[in-house]
Formats: sequence, structure tokens, C-alpha cells
Amino acid sequence: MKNKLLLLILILIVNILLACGGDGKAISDSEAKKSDVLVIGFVQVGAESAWRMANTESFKEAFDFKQRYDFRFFDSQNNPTLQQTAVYDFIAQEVDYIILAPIEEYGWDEILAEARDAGIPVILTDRMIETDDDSLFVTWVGGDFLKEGLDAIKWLENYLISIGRDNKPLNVFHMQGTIGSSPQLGRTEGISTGIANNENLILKAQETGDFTIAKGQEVMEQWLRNYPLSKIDILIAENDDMAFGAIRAMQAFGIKPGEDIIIISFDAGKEAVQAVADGLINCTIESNPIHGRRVRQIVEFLDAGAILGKRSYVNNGMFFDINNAADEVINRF
Ligand code: GZL
Repeated sequence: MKNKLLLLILILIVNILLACGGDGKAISDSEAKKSDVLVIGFVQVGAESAWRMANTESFKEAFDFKQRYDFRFFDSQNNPTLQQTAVYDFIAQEVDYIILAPIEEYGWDEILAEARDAGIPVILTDRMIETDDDSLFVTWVGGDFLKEGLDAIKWLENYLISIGRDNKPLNVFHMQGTIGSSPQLGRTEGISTGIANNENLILKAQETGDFTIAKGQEVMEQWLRNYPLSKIDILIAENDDMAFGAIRAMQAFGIKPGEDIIIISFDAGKEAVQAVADGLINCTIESNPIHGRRVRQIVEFLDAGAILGKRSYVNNGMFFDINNAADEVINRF
């Protein structure tokens, strides 16, 4: 009887200690509540394109749950220095997780080693980093950019056959995304490989439009001033926004986009798929911006102690041309 009483008293003491956080200090409900709240630091590329806006929206919607997430968002305005400073700030704030979409792949080893050594898991979204040290990030979610580039040329090959222009030399003008970003590196590799495999495709010019409408228009205006229209057969723009900028420039020069010049772009946002249906763009390759819920799931898996693979892809590998665009507009972001 005496032993049972002793045991009961012991269990009671242990429970009181646990309720006090184990060090004898009583923790209030709000502190207990707070320990359930995860502090998330999200360092976004910027607001440079429709794809990016949809991507940001998907994160804000996924982490909009105050009882569980203190979601801190930073817009790096497409400025790599600003972005690296933001990561240091989140380390100093001792957040629970850092979500990072690196503008450029390079220069992350030192900063992310600091996050790792501070015990802050880093989840990469959309864009990858160039590193030999896999310990710098827990996992990455994003698109298969090399495949997107190869798919673009595959579509072009079939399109040229369908319009009987597959056996004449055609000049390709290649507008690249932000130099050093994963989508630029991957898409450029796929496009360049595809062009090299087609003797009728000649890479005439290559220039970055930085994924923005304004820069895309500027680069296209420069090409239209430097080359006669007869020499510009195909424009491949590494995102829809640059394609829209190029279309503005073409129309100002009295050129019919999608007719006088074949246009291929990437992302396949609602506006671009509508432009395909309207005949202004000939094909846009899908890149899925809706990463928020996927990354929230990853945070919860990690918080429950799961070990995840290093990479997971979010693309479905679709493309949109005159054959399917009209029906698909409604499904796009
Ligand atoms: C692709 C993403 C790219 C988009 C652009 O996953 O990183 O950045 O293609 C965006 O629209 O600016």
C-alpha cells in the first residue's frame, strides 16, 4: 500500500515538472501555445513575373494559420545581395525554418552553413543552389527546367513539320531568364541542346531579359533595330512575361507576333495561354508555381522528425498550343 502511494506521488511530481517545461519554472498557456507555433522565414526572389506572384500567393495562403505559423515573408526584389542579407536576418531571429527561392545558384555555401550550424533547416523552393555540400539544405521542390527546354524544341520540331518549314534554315532568337538562376541554366541547356540537334535551326542571338516584361521589350526592340524582319524567324523567351514584352515591341514595329515570328515561352500562366488561343504566342511550356501547400507539408513532415529526399519535382510537363489553349485557359494561374 505504502509503495503504491509513493509511486502515485512520484508520477504526480514528474507530471508537474513536465508541465513546468522540465526546469521547475511554470510555463503559461500562451508560452505553451507559442511553443506550438512555428516561425517560418520565407525569402522570395521578388515580384518580377506573373509566375512569381502566383508562387508567393500560394505560400501566403498555405501558411495563413496563426495558431500554427508565424509566417515572415521577405521580397528580395530580384536583388541577390538583399536576399543574402535577409537570410542572415532570419538566422539572427532564430526562426524555426528558412524557406528560400535563390535568385542565383551561386554564393550560398557560407550563409547556409551558418543556418545549418544554428540548427535552422533550410528548404529550397523553385530554384536550386550550386554546391557540393548537401548538408546546406534539407530538401528542394521545383521544376525540371532542362526537360522544359528540351520539350520546347520538341514542340518546335513538330510544329515546323506541320507548317512545312522543317527543311529550311531558320534563325532562332533566344531570350534568357535571369542569368545564373536555375530556370535560366536548365532551360538554356535544353534549348541549346535541342537547337544543336536540328541542323535547320540556327542560334542567331542570345540575350537575357531578366524574366521581366520591360527588359523583354527592350531586348526585342534592340533585335528589331539590328536585324531585318526576314532574318528573325523564331523567338524563344524563357518566360511568358519576356514574351509579352517582345510582343509589345513587335507590334510597335507593325509585326504580327505568332505569324511573322514564331514565339515560344515558358510558365503557361492564364494570360499567356489566352495569348496562345488568340494566336499571339505559338506555344507556352508549363511550369507550376503552386508550391506553398507542398512546402507546408514538408515543414510538418520535418517537424514530425521525417527524413525527406533531397529533390521533388512539381511540373506536369504540359504545353499549350493552338490545339488545347482555349480549353485550358480556365485551369491556369
Ligand atoms: C521558374 C521560375 C521562373 C519563372 C519566371 O520556376 O523560377 O522565375 O519561369 C520567374 O516567370 O520569374
